[in-house]
Amino acid sequence: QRQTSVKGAAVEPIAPAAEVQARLTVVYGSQTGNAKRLAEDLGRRVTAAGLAVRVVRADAYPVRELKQERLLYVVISTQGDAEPPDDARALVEFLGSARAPKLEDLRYAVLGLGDSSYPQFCAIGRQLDERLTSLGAHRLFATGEADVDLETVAQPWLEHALQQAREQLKTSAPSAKVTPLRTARSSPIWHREQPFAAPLLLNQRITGRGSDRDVRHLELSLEGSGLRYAPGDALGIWPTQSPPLVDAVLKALQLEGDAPVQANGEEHSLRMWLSERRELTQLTRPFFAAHAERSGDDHLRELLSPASRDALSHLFSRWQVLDLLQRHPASWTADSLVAALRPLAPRLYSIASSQSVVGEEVHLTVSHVDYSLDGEARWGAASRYLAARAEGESASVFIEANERFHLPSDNDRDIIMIGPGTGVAPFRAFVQERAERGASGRNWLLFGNPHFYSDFLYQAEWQQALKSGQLHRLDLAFSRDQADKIYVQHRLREQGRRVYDWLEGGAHLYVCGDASRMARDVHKTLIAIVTEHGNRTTEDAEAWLNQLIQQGRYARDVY
Ligand code: 2AM
Repeated sequence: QRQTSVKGAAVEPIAPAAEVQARLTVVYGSQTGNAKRLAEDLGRRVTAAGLAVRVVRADAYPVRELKQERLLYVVISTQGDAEPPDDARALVEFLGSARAPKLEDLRYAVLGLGDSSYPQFCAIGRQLDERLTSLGAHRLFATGEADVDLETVAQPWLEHALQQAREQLKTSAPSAKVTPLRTARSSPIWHREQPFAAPLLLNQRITGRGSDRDVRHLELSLEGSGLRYAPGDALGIWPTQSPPLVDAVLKALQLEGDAPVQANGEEHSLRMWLSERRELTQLTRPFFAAHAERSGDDHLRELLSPASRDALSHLFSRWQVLDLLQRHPASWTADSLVAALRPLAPRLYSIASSQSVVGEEVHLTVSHVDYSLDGEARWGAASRYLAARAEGESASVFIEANERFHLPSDNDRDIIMIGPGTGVAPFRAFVQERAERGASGRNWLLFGNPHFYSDFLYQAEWQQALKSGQLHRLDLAFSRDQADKIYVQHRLREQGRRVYDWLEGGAHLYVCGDASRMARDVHKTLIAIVTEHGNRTTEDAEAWLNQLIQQGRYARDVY
């Protein structure tokens, strides 16, 4: 079993100044694990070069050491529009506050990670960079802004960072001694770059007739893979684009699928690039800008101006690559198209099973995202890929650990789980695991969806768990079964006293699901509850909740 996030984040004792100065510190803030992986990769390379380095998660970094730091790299992602990852909230806040010290002796570099289908791409990386500069620190080289593919920008940035570390530490600290990496873990045979072909055992719709959502319960076999996961971890899936979509893109551009295209030192047919290596269901700003140039369409150019931010954002939430190609024709060659499209990235799904119960299987709860745009069908790449998989076919998968979203190692702790929609997935894993462990802490689930009749995901399992005492409370919010919307946060508010008492008693709180609305509204509701039942000002209530986040007792897995 992996350690819980609280243990994993154990703060190191403060180091003597001389030691701090002779080494590189890499601080990372990571929500889905990409920033962490890159930071650790960099740490390994720097260590291999015989230099001293420590790799620290942002919430375990002792900020009082900042003043002594001479060489600092920050690898940090941006969530959604412009949010820091949970593990870096405190650090970002500290650096932005009046308490942040002057840092004239510091040299630093930042690698920002983000998703260029959001207009505020890499905002947190950029913000930290500006802040460090304004505190007097010296930027060693340009801030990297890496997209989800992690190839184009991140890898060259790491190379450069290594080379700069060599130069900086060679001159300033000839006697640098190697600090062992704290974060090393033996890596499994199957990983992101080398996924496992997992046969699909079951693909079952679990929303009823009459539901406007197609939610699937999927079971995949991990037999023989040796892959292990803990409840809270995610399964990475490498989708392939559906053939009709690839055909439509080829047709719109009047390009031939069998044209050979070279990119990233590989040669494949254009069809293969589009099917397995490039994003088609998400529009990104760089591609949009390149297309605007080629089309010479003023309307598209205007959309790229700062004044059109919201309009572009709205457009990105509906349009896919094909929509842009069809509505605003431009000519592309096969080579330039492959170079301009974003490399395909795997999708992460919260795992819905506990391995101690299902053994060499992994279960998922997947909502098949499809909608119609002016009468034409559009869908999400991975959910389409999964929904269309027949039992017996395989999917390319890997495990993405999510240490910040693990169960308390202390089985006596109560847990509160807020998971509307498919956000309920990890909580199925939690309840399975806690039953298996014989945990004595109470389990409370809050679930919501449109209709009781058609959308009560895993209804029979929850009712069984309530009966057998594996689930202690279940609060339901069926939003459309009455005139006024009822959401999970309304149930939370009604139970405010109880929520507060559980939290005061040491409970861990988990939120999974929609980030932009649900998780934000739930957070506001928690502030209101802590204000009222804890007799605090709003400000103190916020600080109290932030403390829970830092302690790993309020964790979010939101998207
Ligand atoms: P709605 O679609 O009826 O508005 C899972 O998607 C559930 O989350 C649905 O019942 C959905 O309700 C609900 N939901 C929508 N917006 C929400 C919000 N801001 N907070 C909580 N739940 C929300």
